[in-house]
Amino acid sequence: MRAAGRPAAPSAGRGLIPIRTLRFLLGDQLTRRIATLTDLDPDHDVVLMVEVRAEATYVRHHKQKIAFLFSAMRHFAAELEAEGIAVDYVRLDAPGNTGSFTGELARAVARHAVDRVVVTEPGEWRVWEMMQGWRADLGPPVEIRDDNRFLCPRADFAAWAGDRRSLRMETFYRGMRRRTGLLMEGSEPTGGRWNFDPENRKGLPKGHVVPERVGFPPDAVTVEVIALVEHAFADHFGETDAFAWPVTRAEAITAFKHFLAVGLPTFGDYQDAMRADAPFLYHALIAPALNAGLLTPEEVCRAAERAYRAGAAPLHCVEGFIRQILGWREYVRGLYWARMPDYAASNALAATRDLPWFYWSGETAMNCLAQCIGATRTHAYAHHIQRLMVTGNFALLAGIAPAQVEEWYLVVYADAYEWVELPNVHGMVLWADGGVTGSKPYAASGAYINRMSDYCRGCAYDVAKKSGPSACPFNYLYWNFLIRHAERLADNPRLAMPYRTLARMDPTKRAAILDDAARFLDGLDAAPSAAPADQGSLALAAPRSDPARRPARDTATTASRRKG
Ligand code: FAD
Ligand code: DLZ
Ligand code: SF4
Repeated sequence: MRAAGRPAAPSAGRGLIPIRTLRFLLGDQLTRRIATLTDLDPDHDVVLMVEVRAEATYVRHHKQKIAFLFSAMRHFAAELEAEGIAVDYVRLDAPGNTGSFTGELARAVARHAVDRVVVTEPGEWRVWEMMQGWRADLGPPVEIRDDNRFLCPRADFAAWAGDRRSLRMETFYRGMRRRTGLLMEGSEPTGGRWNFDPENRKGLPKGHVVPERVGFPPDAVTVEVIALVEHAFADHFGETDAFAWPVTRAEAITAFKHFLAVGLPTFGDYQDAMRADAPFLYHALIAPALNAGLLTPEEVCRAAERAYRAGAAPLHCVEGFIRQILGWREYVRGLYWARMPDYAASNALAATRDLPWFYWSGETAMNCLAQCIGATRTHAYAHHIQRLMVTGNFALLAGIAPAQVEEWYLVVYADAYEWVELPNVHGMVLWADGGVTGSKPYAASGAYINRMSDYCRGCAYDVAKKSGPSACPFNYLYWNFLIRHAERLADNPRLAMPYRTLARMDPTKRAAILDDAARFLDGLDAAPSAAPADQGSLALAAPRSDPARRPARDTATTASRRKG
C-alpha cells in the first residue's frame, strides 16, 4: 500500500476532465460493491483508508477485534491496488497520523487537491454526527451514500416503524420474506409456516460430537498487525493467541461454505444449546465478516435457501438461520437508526448497579458466567444464547446500569458495532427501552441454563437449591427481579404465569429470596466474584476488585461516545 502518487486532476476545464473524487472507505465497509466504490473511476479517484487510534479506543475494543479489522483493511486495500485502484492507506504508526477520522480526512483532502468526497453512511451514530461536521467544515462537498449492503434501507424501516412505541421483529420479518422472496412459495411461506423457532430449542445430547471450527491461522499481515495491537493497545481486554478469523473475502467464503456443509444442517436444532468445551457448536461464526463487508447478508441468505432447495439442509434449520439475518439483523439495524439518539437514553427498569469486576476478569464462582466470559476473552466470541441468557440475563437480574453493560458488549466481541449491539443489549437483554424491542424481559432462573448447558455440573453453586448461600444465584435473583418490578411487569400477559406463582408463594420463602438477593448483590459490589459466602475453597479464586486491572475507559465516557 502506498500514498497515492498520481498527480491530482487539474481543476480547470472540468467539463472535459472527470472530477477527482476522494472515496473514504471505513474499516467496516470492505466490499467492492459498497456504494462508495460503485462508480469509482480508477484513472482519477483515490480511495482513502485510515487506521486511527480514536476508533480503537472510544471504547477499548478487544484486541482481536482491532487486529481482525486492521488486517482485513490491509488485505482489502491490497486487493484494490491489485485492480489498479489508487489507495491512500494511512497506517496506525504512520508519521503525522492525527488519530481520528476527521483529522485524517482533512489531511488527505489537503494531500490530493480533491474536488469532492464520497463516503457511505456509517454503522454508528457517533460517526454519523462526525460526517455532518465534514459536510459543514471540510471544504469540498461531501456526499454521504446509503449503505447498500442492507436489505431494508433505513428510510423503508422508518416508514414501517412510524412513531409506534413498540415494534415486533416477527411482523417486520414476514414483510422482509415477502419483499425478498426468500423461503416463499408465491405469497405463502415455504413449508406453510413463517417461523420454526419451537423446533430450534434442543439441548445437546450427552456425548454429542460437535464439528471443528474452520480457523485461519494468522498470515504475515495478521501477524504484523497482532504485534502492533499488542504494543499499541496493551491494556485492552482479551487475548490474541487463538486468533482464527477470516480476514479476506476469500477466507470468509471458505468459512461460510464449511458452515453450509457442516453447520447449517444442524444449526437450528442446537441453536440455543451451550456446552463448556464447545464455544462454537453449529454457529456460523460469520458476524465479524458480515459486519465488516467481507460477506453480504443477501448472499448468505440466498446460499442457505439454495442448500434447502437442494435437500442439503432441513427447513427448520434454514429458516432459523435466515430469520437471524433477514429478520433480527435487519430489524435491529432499522430500529437503531429509526430511534437514535434518544433510544440509548432510556432506563425503563431504573437499573443503576455498577458492572461487576468479574465481567472483565472472568473470576467468579458462577460457572456459566466464568465459562462464557473466559471464551469471550480467548475468542472475542460468544454465541447468541450465551450473550442473551447468561451474561445478559445476569446483568438484567442484577440491575446493572444499561450504559455500563452496553459498553461491555461493545468492547468484548469481534462483531460488535453499536448499530447491532445497542438494540440487542438495551432492548432485548435489559428491557431498558421499556418494550420497544421485546414484549417482555428475557429473565430466567438457573433452571433454563441447566436445561440448555452442562455448566451447572461444574459449578460451585447448586442449581437445584432455591435459597441459602450455596443456592444458584440466578434462582433467587430471578424472583427478586419479578418482585422488584411487579408494578411495571405484573400486568404483562407474557409474565402471567410466574406472577401467579409469586402470588401463591409462602411469605417466608419470599422473604428468604429477598434476603438472599440482598446479601448476594451487596457482596457483588464489594467482591465481584461473589463466591458462596464463607466457602472460599469452592470459589474459583476470588481476588477483590482491582480497578487498576480494569480495561480503563478512554476519555470518551459511555455517554460521550455516542456524541462523536
Ligand atoms: P449465528 O448464530 O451463526 O447466526 C448467524 C448470523 O445471524 C450472525 O452472524 C448475525 O449476523 C445474525 N444474527 C443472529 N442473531 C442476531 C441478532 N440478535 N441481532 C443481529 N444479528 C443477529 N451481533 C453482532 O453482529 N454484533 C453485536 O455487537 C452483537 N451484540 C449482541 C449482544 C447481545 C446481548 C445479544 C443477545 C446478541 C448480540 N448479537 C450481536 C447477535 C448475535 O449474538 C451474534 O450476531 C452472533 O452470536 C454472532 O455469531 P455467529 O456469526 O456465529 O452467529
Ligand atoms: C472498529 C474500528 C477500529 C478498531 N478501527 C478502525 C480504524 O482504524 N479505521 C476505520 O476506518 N475503522 C475502524 N473501525 C471501524 C469503525 O469504528 C466503524 O467504521 C465505525 O464505528 C462506523 O461503523
Ligand atoms: Fe450458573 Fe447457577 Fe448453573 Fe452455577 S448453578 S452454572 S450459577 S446457572
